[in-house]
Amino acid sequence: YNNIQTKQTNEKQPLTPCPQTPPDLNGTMRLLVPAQETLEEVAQQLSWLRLLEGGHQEPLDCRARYKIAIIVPYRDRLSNLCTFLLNMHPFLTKQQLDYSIFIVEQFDDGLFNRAMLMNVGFNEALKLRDFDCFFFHDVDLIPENDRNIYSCPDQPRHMSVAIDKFNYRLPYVDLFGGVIGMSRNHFQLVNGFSNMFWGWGGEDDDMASRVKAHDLNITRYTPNVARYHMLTHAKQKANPKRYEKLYSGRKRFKTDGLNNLEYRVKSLKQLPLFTYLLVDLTGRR
Ligand code: UD2
Ligand code: MN
Repeated sequence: YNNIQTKQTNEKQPLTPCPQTPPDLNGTMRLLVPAQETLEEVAQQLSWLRLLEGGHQEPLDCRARYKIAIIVPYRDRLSNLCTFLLNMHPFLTKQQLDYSIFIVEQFDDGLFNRAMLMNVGFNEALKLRDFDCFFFHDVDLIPENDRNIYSCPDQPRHMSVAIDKFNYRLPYVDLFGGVIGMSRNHFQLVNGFSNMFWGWGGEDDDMASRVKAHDLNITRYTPNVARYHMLTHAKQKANPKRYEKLYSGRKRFKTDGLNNLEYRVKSLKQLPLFTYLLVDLTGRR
C-alpha cells in the first residue's frame, strides 16, 4: 500500500522545484491601470493569467518552494483594490509563487482595526490551507521592482522599505508597516498582532516590539529592490490613544493577539480574483 501511495504521488508531482531566483525578471514593473474600476473589468483584463478560484495561482512548469498567503485588510477602497489586483497577480505569477490573495473586509462601520483584520485573515486562511508564510499587505502599495521576491523569509521581513510617497526613504528604522512577510511559526510565536488598536496608527510599531521581544530580527531587501508606489486615498483620523497602547503593549503580548481574537465571519467566498472574508469585529471593544 505504501509503495502504491508513493508511486501515485510521484506521478502526480513530476515537477522539479522552481529555481531560487525566477527567470525573466528585469528589475522594473510597469504600473497597470484598470480600464474601469470594477472587479469584473479587472478579472477580464487578467483572463490571460488563468487564475484559479479564490485568487489562487501556482506555477505550471515547476514546483513552488512555498505556499504563500497575501492578507489584505480592507474597507471602502475599491479603486485601490482594483489597481492592487491588476498589478499583483501578474507580479506574483511571474515570481513563480504558489499564492492566494485574501481580502479581509471589516463589515461594521466602527473605527477601522487593521491589525485585527490581519489576525482574522491569518486564522481563516489556515483553515483552508497550510500556508508556510504570510504577507500582510496594505491595499495601496504596488511593488515597482519585480526582483522584490515574495519568498518565505527566515526572519520577519519588512518589504515596503522605499515608498515614492516618502521619497523612497525609510521614515524611521523600526518601521514595520505597509507590507511585511512572516513565517507561520514566527507569527504564531509572537501571538499575531494586538487587537487593541482602533483607528489609524501604532499597530505596526506594536508588531515591531513583539518581533524584538521574541529575539527575532526585522530584515529588509536593499532599497533599490524594495520599492513601492503608494496609491492615493483619503487620510484616516489618527488614534489618539496609539502611544499609550504602544507603551503598555509589552505587558499584553501574551494575552492580546491570536489567542483572544473574537469576530464573526459574515461571508466567506471564493471569488475569481481573491478569497473574500467579510468580518464583524463588534464583539469586543
Ligand atoms: C500607514 C502604514 C500602514 C499602517 C497605517 C497605520 C506604511 C507604508 N503604511 O499607512 O501599514 O500601519 O499607517 O494604521 O507604513 N484601510 C482600508 N480602509 C480604510 C482604512 C484603511 O482598506 O478605511 C486599509 C488599507 O489596506 C490601507 C491600510 O489599511 O492601505 C492602511 O491604512 P492607510 O493607507 O489609510 O494608512 P497609511 O497610508 O498612513
Ligand atoms: Mn496608505
